[in-house]
Amino acid sequence: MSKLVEVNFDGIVGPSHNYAGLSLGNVASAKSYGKTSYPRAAALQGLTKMRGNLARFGHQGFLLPLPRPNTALLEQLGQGSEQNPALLAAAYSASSMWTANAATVSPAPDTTDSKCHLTPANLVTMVHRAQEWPETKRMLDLAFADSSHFTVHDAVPATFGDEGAANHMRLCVDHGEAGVEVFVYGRSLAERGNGKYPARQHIEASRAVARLHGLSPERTVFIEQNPIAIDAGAFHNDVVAVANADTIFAHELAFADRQVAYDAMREAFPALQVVEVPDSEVSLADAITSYLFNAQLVSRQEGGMALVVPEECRENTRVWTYLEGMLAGNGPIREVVPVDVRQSMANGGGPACLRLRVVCDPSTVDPRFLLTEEKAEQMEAVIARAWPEQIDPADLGNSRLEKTVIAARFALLEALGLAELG
Ligand code: SUG
Repeated sequence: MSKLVEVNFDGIVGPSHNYAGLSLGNVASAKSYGKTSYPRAAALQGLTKMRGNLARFGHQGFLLPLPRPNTALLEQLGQGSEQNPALLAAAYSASSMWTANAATVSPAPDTTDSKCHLTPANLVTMVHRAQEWPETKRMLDLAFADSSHFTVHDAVPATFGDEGAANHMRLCVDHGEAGVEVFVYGRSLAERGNGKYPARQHIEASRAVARLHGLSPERTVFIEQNPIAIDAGAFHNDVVAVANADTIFAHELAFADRQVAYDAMREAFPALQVVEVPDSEVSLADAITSYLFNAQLVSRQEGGMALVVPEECRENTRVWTYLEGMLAGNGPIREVVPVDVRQSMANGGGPACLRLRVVCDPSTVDPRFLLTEEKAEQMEAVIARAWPEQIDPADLGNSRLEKTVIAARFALLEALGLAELG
C-alpha cells in the first residue's frame, strides 16, 4: 500500500500580474487598485516560498499560469469591451495564481470509490475569476491524468457559486486515513439587505461537490461562515480559519455560530483540537490585514505543526504577540515561519491562497507538475529573463505588453516540457 502524503500545488504567479481592484469584498484588492505591480518579483517570491516548503516538508507541486490576455473573454463580452478598463483587466488577470480556488479536492481515503476527486471551482462571483475553470481543468486533467487514482470533474453549474478549497477543510488523524471534510458556505449580510459584500460560496455548490466526490454523509460537515466576517473582508473562509490533520486554527468570529460549528465538527471528528484566537487579542480587522489565518498549517517531518504565515504578521504587534504567546504554550503548532509574498498579498492572496492541497501518492502525479530544486532553478531563470519587471494599469492592452506576457508564459511551458498547454 503506497503512502499518501499532502502535496501543495502552488500557483506560479503569471507574467500579467496586476492590480485592478477587481474583487468586491477583498480589502487588499480594493486598496491596491491602480498601483504598479511587479510580476517578476511576485513570481520569484512565490518560487522562494515553494523552495522553502520543498526543503522543509519534502514535497511540492505547482500549477502554471493560464493564457492571458484572454481575448475570447473580450469577444464574449462584445466588441468594445476592451475599452472598459475593468473588463480589459479581467482578460489580463493573473488570478489563477491563487490555486486554493482552483478546485476542491477529496483524497482517496474519503471517497466511496477510493479515488482522489477534484472539482474545479466555477468562481462565478467575479468575471475575472469565472474565466479560469475550463483552462484549470485542462491542467488538472494533465497533472492528474492517472484515472486509476484520480477523477477530475467539471465545475458545478454556474447558478451556484463555488470557490473551491478556500472554503473547505479536512480533519484527519493521518493524511492517508479517512478524514472528515468540512465545507464552509456563506450567506452575506448583503443578501439579507444590510451588508456590503457578496458571499461567494453557496451551500448548494458545497453539497454538489460532496455528492460528486462520493463523500459519506457522516464524515461531511457543512458550516456557515460568519456574515460579519464576510462583511469585514473575509471573502473566503481561509481568511479566518485553516485546518490540518486533527487541528483547526480559527478566529473567534470565523463561523456564524461557533458552538454549533465546533459541535458539528466534533461529532464527526471527536479528536478535534481547536486553537481559537479571541477577537479581544486579534480583531477581525487585524486578522484580515495581516492574513494570520491565510497560513499554511503543515505537519512537520519531526512532529508537531508549522504555521507558514505572511511577513505582514510580524509587522502587526498584536498578531505577533499572539503568535509568540501561542508558541510559548504547549499547543499543536510548534513553529511559525514568515514568508514574503507581498505582491500576492497586495491582491488579497496570502501563503494559503497560493496553494492547492492534494493528498496523494506523488508517484501517481505527472512529474512535470512536481518541483525539484533543479527545476526551481530552471524556473527562476525563465522568470528572471522573461517576466515583465513592472506593469502600470495603463500598460494593459498595449501590444508590447501583450507580446511579452504571451512569450513569457510559453517560455516557461517549454522549459517544463508542458508546451501542450499552450
Ligand atoms: O479572488 N484576488 C483574489 C484573491 C484570492 C485569494 N484566495 C483565497 N483566499 N483562497 C480574489 O479576490 C484580485 C484581482 C485584482 O483586483 O486585480 C483578486 O482576484
